[in-house]
Amino acid sequence: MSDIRLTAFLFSLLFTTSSFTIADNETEKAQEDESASDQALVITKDYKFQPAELTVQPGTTVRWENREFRQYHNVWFKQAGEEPGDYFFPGESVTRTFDNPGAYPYVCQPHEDRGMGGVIRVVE
Ligand SMILES: [Cu+2]
Repeated sequence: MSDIRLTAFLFSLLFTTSSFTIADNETEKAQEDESASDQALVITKDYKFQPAELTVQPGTTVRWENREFRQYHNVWFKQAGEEPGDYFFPGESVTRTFDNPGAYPYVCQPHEDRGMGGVIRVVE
């Protein structure tokens, strides 16, 4: 093999190796994205939970974020017989982690009569 051919061969190896490295990075990035999906967001806006129905996997932490101008809300798992949650004001949020499969309906205590409620469905 001449020097020029050898050099070309080594360069081709180098580029092949490089492309594998890029593929590895993309795989790692995809795995990070997957772990980021352990969180889900529900916003409160115009006296509504949005989305009102949310399906997540076990282990997901749901965050309810208040995006009203002035109005506070809370999250109350009334049907489960729990105590009402704390009020959270615009810019604030509350979280809860759902480990077990099932349907978790909830309401906003002060606005239940306005139909303000939602459900978290935990499905494997
Ligand atoms: Cu409310």
